[in-house]
Amino acid sequence: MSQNADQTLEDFDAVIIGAGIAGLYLLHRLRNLGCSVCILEAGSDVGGTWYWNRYPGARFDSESYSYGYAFSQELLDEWNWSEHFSGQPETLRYLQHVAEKFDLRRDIAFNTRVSSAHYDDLRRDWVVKDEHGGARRARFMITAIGGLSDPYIPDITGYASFSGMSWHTARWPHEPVDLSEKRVAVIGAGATAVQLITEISKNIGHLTVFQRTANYCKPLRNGPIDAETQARIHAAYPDIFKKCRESFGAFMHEFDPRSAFDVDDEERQAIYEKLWSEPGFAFWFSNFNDIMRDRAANETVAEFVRAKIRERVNDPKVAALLTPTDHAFGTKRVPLESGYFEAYNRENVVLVDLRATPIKEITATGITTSDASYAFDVIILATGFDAATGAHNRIDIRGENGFSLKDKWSSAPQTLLGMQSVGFPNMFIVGGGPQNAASFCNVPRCLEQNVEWVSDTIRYMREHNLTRIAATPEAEAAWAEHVDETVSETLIPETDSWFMGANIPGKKRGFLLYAGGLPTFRQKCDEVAAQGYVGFNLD
Ligand code: NA7
Repeated sequence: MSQNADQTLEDFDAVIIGAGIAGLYLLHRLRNLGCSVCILEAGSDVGGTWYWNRYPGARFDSESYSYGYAFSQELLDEWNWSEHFSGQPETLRYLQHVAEKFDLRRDIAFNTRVSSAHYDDLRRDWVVKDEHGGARRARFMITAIGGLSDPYIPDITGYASFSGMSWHTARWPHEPVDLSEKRVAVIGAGATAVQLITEISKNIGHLTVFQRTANYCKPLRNGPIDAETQARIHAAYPDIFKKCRESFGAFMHEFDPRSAFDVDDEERQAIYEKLWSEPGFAFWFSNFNDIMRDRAANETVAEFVRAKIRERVNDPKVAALLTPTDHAFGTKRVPLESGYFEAYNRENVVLVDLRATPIKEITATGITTSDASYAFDVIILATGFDAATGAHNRIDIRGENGFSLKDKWSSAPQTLLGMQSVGFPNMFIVGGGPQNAASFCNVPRCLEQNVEWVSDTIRYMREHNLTRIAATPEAEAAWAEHVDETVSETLIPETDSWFMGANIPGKKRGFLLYAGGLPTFRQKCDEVAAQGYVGFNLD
């Protein structure tokens, strides 16, 4: 676009990309500061993760009442979650309700996928363009695009030739899908597949699951919330949010300060049984504090879970395939389930071990492995996401001197506090990028921290008449060192997972999250702000 044409662009204080949990709250906060703001959203409605991931069985793994926004007492008072772990349709309705309540839609452009965002060195602002040719200018460009929003479609020979229906779980059709007489394949066995398989296996013609790696799944223990419990939850909101604020992963669970070996075998087993009977992530995040650091401690938990799996699957051969032995418990995301293993006891559900018999190709009629051909009407890819960097890389983001974010991150996905990256002044990342606590967290609680920090920073800049904020290389390098320290003492780097960027062929392996926990992350961010944004150049 010519300079002339650029000058006629609609001008905002901030352009936000993404109308999910982070984007909606950010719009609300920035509006309250008196900023002119717009959100550009690729989907046709608000919701982000909960708009796109509408596959059967999609639901929270966080307690519903620890997941909603905490910023509005009125919103807390008027919203009643119907289940302890709410399903996707209810969560989407909640976010739609938030958009209505705070009149957010008038500043959101839907069906508007951003194609590029370029920093203008002279004007100290960003020009953000969308796929329809629309363009806007803004002092601040903020990505709120999620860390798990770029679906990974594996490069399997012949996929395009399949003549049946096929989609990734994050692109599940909006219209109802009837699988009751269909021959269905699911590729993948991660957290998404576990929820999906459990649900669709209840009413399906025939299901074949193609699994590469078995996972340590833990019962979710969901249930409806009765009126009495509802009243208790409403009264307990201050305590719930305090607990989340102070706990490592912003859940209502906190690690046991003891080592797994501070107790004898009998007591340890009893503790595991108790944690196993509790809902949600208690078994992971209220467990002994050395299970994520000490191989032997971890093995006691891993063996406990393996025994539980064996108890539930009728065929010992299938049970063996569903029992993880190649990685430590918790070094991959622990899927929470509600009858997953029993799905494999059904006559019409078959498990294929891709380690023994890899997929050779997809044909017009189905999937061929190294030892058999299977015919399908539907192939569902539950193959995960290009985490943290994938969604950013899809946008041509260029900072100072035309410097490309994709190029920078292909060698080192570095940031300062997970919220800005050197070379990209006036750009903020809320939640979805690398090295941010928000991806290893009860997500909304960490997003809330991100949104509040970024909006406070913008307020500070406006109050001090500052027009440019840019992370310094020294501070970014120090943050990388700190992020590495937080993970190097854990078992996480030993396992190939999306945490390590190791699920995408060709992606540079490296820790993409922040393992210091929300309280430390918050403290570090607050210290930076309190010291006049040390580590950033402001002018
Ligand atoms: P995940 O956890 O990345 O799981 C993806 C699954 O897909 C996993 O079982 C992979 O096996 C499998 N996969 C990936 N590529 C292939 C190929 N080429 N062939 C066969 N199988 C493959 O993604 P989810 O969507 O389940 O969960 C993502 C997050 O969403 C989750 O952590 C929650 O936070 C919510 P692998 O394990 O790599 O052997």
